[in-house]
Amino acid sequence: MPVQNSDVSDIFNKMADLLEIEGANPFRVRAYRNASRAVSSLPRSVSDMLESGEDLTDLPGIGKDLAGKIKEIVETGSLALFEELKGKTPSGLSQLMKVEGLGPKRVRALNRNLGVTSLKELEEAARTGKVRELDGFGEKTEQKILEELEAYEGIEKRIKLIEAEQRARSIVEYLKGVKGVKKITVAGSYRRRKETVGDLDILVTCKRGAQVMERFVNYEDVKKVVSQGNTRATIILRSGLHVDLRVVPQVSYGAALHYFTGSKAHNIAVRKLGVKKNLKINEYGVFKGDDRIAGKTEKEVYNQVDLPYIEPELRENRGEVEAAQKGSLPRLIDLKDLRGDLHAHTKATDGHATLEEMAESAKARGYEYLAITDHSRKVSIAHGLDARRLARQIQEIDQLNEKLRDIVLLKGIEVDILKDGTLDLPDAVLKELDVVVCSVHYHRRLSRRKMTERVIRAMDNPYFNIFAHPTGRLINDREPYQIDLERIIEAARERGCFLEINANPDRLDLSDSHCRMAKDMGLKLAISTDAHSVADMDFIRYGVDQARRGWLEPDDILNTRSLKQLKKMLKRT
Ligand code: DGT
Ligand code: CA
Ligand code: CA
Ligand code: ZN
Repeated sequence: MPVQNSDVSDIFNKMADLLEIEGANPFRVRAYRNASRAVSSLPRSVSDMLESGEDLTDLPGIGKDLAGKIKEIVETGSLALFEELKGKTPSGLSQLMKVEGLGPKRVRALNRNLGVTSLKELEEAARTGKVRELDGFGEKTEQKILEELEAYEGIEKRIKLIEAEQRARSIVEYLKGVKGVKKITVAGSYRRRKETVGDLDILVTCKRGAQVMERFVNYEDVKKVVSQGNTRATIILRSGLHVDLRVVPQVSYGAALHYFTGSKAHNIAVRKLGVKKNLKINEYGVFKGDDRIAGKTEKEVYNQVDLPYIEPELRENRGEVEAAQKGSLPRLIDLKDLRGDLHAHTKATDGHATLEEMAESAKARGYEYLAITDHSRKVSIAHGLDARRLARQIQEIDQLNEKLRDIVLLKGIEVDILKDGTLDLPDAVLKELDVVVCSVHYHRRLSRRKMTERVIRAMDNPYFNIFAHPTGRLINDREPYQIDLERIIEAARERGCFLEINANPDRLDLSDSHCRMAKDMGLKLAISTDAHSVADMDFIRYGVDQARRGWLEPDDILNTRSLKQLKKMLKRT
């Protein structure tokens, strides 16, 4: 399906919202709103108009600039400027916009005057009576906001990938009970391994479609059945999560999987290649005239437009189609490329397992090494290590390593980066370690410039190896602190330091686009779990997923190295 007018007007409208939140020139904001309205009320589709060579600047309110933007949206499915602006706006602010009664003006006021950046902070501000004090709000509005927030809870919220997995697993298990079901696949953003998922898109091949549907809508966790047909249905779970189900015939499986895996922008790009070859590509197959010439597998679909198979994690229309055409797709990092984990805690601080238990678990995973990196003294709630206790742990690890077979524990620390950029433990003890992981846990509210300089100053310490969870965000719970990652990446590369992809599914810090930025700038990254228990070491696969979304290859990852190579790379002096 080509880009619809509603897609274009939607992007323009959101663009206006973001500009307004940012406090941009009102004329500019209004231009986007007008354009949005103009496009949505057109009797014909802008895609068609462009295709037949019409000049969009003939339309009221559409100048050269906006016409160019419409063209970009039609051709690529998105607008680079919009994506950039979205990236710059704290994600919480766009969420605030979804609360009934909060427009961009009010969101801006809340943000400017009360520092509100998330729903949680809005609730807090409303509860404590701060919202009513603002110009143009008042007590009534404050009450209304609290009511809306209550109603809003659970709806329209993107869930973390790990939660999506748990919910998907039970539904898939449940659907397997239907006779004749062949394949069940969860497609959509879930299959692309996005860090958060809006809804689940489940694809089933089965002869008896109606039976699958019947079972689906009777799932025990259903709050509401939104729609039910013979080949498609949508339900809402009690948690508020939407689940779409499609039943497709075997011959269409690959085409349907491709379609419902998305992303939409990727699909549009692939479909456009089809158009050039006079092929129609949709969820039922690839068609030449009325003949289906492909569709059983995804590979067939790609091959019809002269592309090799493209991994789901890359399908965001961020250059993957062009790379596929040039034969320069990355060979994505895989779980089995990893030879160890470089961030883990034990009972010595806030972990739950002993050194020995952690070592055994690492060995069972086929790792060559595991770095033990407990907290430093500053993190007193976790009973962080001071120099004396760390020295003792170093000794214990040395002794344990003598006994251990096929696994080596690396002596490390997760040392706090203090407010002034010094490290929380003296060089004399850091010098004794194999790996020094550094992180920010306190004084998170510094300005962007101060925070960036603080971390760079820390990297000047010759024992600094890996910058852990570089933005400090918690997905859906805590905004990242302000930091200029481009400068950090550059500084790390110059000094022989590394950044971490923290694989904890609540963090996934770095983001996919920052992973890619690091790669493009030539910096290698560690994928680490930050495990606080033996079980947490399983988180590694979320880190791998994130790395794959960032186009990373084995060579881009520090812990694909052998122990010997790794040690060499960790020696800065
Ligand atoms: P989400 O659910 O927001 O995390 O993201 P997705 O990518 O799972 O999006 P969703 O659930 O709306 O749709 C699933 C896939 O179906 C999407 O990735 C691509 C495909 N799709 C949905 N609507 C359209 C459309 O209008 N055009 C095209 N080409 N594909 C679509
Ligand atoms: Ca989805
Ligand atoms: Ca969906
Ligand atoms: Zn940690």
